[in-house]
Amino acid sequence: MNISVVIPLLNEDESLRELYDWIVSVMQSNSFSYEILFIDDGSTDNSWQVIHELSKTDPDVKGIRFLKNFGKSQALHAGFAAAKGDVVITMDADLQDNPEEIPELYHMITKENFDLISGWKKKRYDSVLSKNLPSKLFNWAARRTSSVKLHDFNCGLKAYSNAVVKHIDVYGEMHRYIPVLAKNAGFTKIGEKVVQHQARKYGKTKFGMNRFINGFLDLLTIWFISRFGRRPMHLFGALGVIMFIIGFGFALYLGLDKLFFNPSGRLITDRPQFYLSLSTMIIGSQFFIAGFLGELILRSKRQQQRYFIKEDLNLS
Ligand SMILES: Nc1nc2c(ncn2[C@@H]2O[C@H](COP(=O)(O)OP(=O)(O)OP(=O)(O)O)[C@@H](O)[C@H]2O)c(=O)[nH]1
Ligand SMILES: [Mg+2]
Repeated sequence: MNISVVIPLLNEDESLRELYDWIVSVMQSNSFSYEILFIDDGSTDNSWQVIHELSKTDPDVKGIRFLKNFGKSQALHAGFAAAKGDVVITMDADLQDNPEEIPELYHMITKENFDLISGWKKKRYDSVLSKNLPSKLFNWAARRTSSVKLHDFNCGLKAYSNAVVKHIDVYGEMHRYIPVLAKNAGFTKIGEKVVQHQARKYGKTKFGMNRFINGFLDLLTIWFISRFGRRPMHLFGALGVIMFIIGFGFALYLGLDKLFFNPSGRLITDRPQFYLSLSTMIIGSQFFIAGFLGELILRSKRQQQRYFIKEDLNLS
């Protein structure tokens, strides 16, 4: 199979049929073999009924329905696990991403041997204040902290070679940083393609301003994981040692001063250095313990169920 199109969605019933027709016409005119995987993430509208009807007439339409809303990253995770195509393409369900981009993306992965191509909505049809500006800031921060130089991390339209999606672990809200995850996993040939972007036609936006706050926190997590994920003791141990030495230095100074230089002076507990010494030594030991716990957790197998599937179509 050439292509798996993975489409995570939440309450997009008005768009699905049109999107399906559009994708099919692109696939047929390029004679690709393909599958379209819809992941319905607990929609409360008719999305699943639409997917169900499409799957009855077309065995290339596959569907996964979550028991409740688990988030876009989990939906992508499920889609990636099921995808069989040599090239996996993700796109939004709201008709904002253009299926006409698929052939070019496919060729960039197969012919030019890219591991991952990320779409770049160079010309956006969103409001400047609520989207464009925060998104510019966000992308700038993402470029600075990760070493992946993309203009548009958030674009839903991306193409991957199959090996990439089987090797990365998308969770939390990490769907914004899949290129960073891929790079950390060793897939370094990451490219970018300017893609068409349309204004939203039906329905309404699912992410508010909090996407930028959550996104920033996730960015910190990714930065931490990519540097110290496999060796937490190197970070926490170093911090612990530094803090402990500072604290111990103050304690030593107080002790020597009291014993030899100023025995009749103020009580040790009356001096500010005492509290500095106490707190830095305690915090230093805490860092140490955090480092040990991190190492312990790393060694125990991380196996977590992250989403629960209610039903699927044409998959098994
Ligand atoms: N699986 C899943 N998909 C979601 C969720 N929230 C949004 N989506 C899908 O993710 C895609 C992008 O969401 P949008 O709300 O369109 O975000 P956006 O394109 O940045 O915002 P607009 O420009 O207002 O459309 C759409 O296909 C949504 O259906 C979710 O919680 N789970
Ligand atoms: Mg959208």
